[in-house]
Amino acid sequence: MSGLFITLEGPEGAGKSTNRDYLANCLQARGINVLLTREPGGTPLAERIRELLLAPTDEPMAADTELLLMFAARAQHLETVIRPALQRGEVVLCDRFTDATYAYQGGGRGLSFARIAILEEFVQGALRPDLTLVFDLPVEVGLSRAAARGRLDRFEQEGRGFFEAVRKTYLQRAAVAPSRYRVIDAGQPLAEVQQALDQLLPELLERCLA
Ligand code: Z5A
Repeated sequence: MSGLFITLEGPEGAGKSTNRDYLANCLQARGINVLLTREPGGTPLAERIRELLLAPTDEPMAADTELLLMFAARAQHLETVIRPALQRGEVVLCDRFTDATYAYQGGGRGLSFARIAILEEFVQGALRPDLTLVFDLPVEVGLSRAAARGRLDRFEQEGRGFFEAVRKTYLQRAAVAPSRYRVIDAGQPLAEVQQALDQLLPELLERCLA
């Protein structure tokens, strides 16, 4: 595959979507073809699975059901959107991917990382992101940003301990594979977060144009 696969990760309210759009504008202004997408979702069918995953329900969703739905949506997204874009040589900027599964279903729900790894291999084969930007911030800051938006989805209704475990898992994953991850302090004002992204741009451009 000749494209570049970049994922944006981080806990609740970290600014992934805002900064994904900022990065896309920076790259497009330099003539690079960028595809913006997100998980769970990114295709009509996967967006329907997203609705199932995010809607609060009276019947509690089993952790395994949640895990399998995440990978079902991902299989559809990979097959119909991500792999074709990479084959066309595009830069794919994806708001969350499998690191979120390790963080939320692994760290947050307590499912074993080994089981997640089996599904990762089954659904993705050898495909992994080329680069993952982790937008890190204190849990209370992210939760207050999310609360300011109003109605909370099924994940946002979780307690603080859940989100602390999510954050810890992201940071642990970034620490063991520093060549793939860049951790960005997302608790700063937006202008400063975007200055940090500007500093990453030369490396990104080099990789996009390689
Ligand atoms: N999930 C999962 O469990 N397993 C998986 O495998 C996957 C996902 C793929 C949906 O994801 C849920 O799915 C997610 C994890 C789970 N649930 N949670 N929690 P999502 O990405 O769609 O949902 P999200 O994390 O809730 O997105 P978000 O809260 O919209 O966060 P964001 O995209 O990182 O932030 P934003 O929309 O760019 O910014 C949020 C607000 O903060 C907005 O008003 C901005 O203007 C503001 N903002 C952003 N940056 C700043 C700074 N630096 N300062 C001040 N204000 C800022």
